[in-house]
Amino acid sequence: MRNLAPGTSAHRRSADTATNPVHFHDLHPTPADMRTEVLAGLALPQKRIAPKFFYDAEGSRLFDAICALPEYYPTRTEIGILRRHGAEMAARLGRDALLVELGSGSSLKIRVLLEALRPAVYMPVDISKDHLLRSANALAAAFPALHVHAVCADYSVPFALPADDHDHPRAAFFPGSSVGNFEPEDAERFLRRVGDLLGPGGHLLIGVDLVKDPRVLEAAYNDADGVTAAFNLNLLAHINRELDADFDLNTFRHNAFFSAEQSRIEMHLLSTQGQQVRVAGQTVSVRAGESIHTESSYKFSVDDFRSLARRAGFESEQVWTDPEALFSVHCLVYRA
Ligand code: AVJ
Repeated sequence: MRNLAPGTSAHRRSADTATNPVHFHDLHPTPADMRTEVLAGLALPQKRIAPKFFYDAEGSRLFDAICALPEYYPTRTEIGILRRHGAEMAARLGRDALLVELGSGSSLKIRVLLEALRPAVYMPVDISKDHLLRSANALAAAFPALHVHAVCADYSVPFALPADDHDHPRAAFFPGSSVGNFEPEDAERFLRRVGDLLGPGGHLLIGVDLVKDPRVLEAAYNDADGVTAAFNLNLLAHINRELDADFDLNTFRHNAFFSAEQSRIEMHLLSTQGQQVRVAGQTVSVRAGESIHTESSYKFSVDDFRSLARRAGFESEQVWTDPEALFSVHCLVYRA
């Protein structure tokens, strides 16, 4: 087998799963890494904090709330595409696969495909441990015949899949256009790593948000109820808790806009005042009006994404979009 970890340390069965136990592999995305990474980002001329740090328990909850917002078209549009074309997708991926989902969150989208796909093993990978366990347990209970191996890991850095005994065909599911969170060069590196996890012939089913009217894009990241603002600000609450920091959430404002030049939504937190913040024993100075860049969400044309995938060693087998061409789902195969 390719890229298999030699027996993960904390491999155990989680509680409360009498019928279909979830096998849990904790690769420990660590607070030490978080400290180094956050401090390095806050020392840059344009301060930044990586979007993976949104997803503490509250952040995962707020993200689910975003997905249900009327302005946030990606989730329901992608689910529509999966529903409409799931059978074709399944035919491409084949039965009895080892199906890895990167950033599985609540594992809701995969449910649309499971009946058609019938994988042998479902392996959700997520950074948010409790949320991952809850979702994996719920899924295992709903699909009693499915082998579920939950992996707590940060997929944005290299990791190995836990060992499995059988040589299943491999497939990965990466929905939601989370690939758009990477800078283009990082996206290419990331896709190549996914390819190497899958091996030649492995399939990647990936959701990619499309370029469109900036007003539609901007509304999706500036919802009327302020859920996205709360999601953005919660990043600071997460850092306060995890890194013993003292960000005052009342002195930062959510700011999201589309940059046509870079073809991306940018989310920032703007400081309304000059201030000094303590973070993990260090002092960080913030000027009035200065921003912390918290997320980029790149938007692609179908062809641009195909070229990116090709540079990463993937061939495009098929692409599906909704009638309004808001969102796309690509089926790619790794050629190495
Ligand atoms: C899950 C990363 C794709 O960029 O649209 C939603 C996250 N941020 N609203 C996105 C998000 C603000 C989302 N991704």
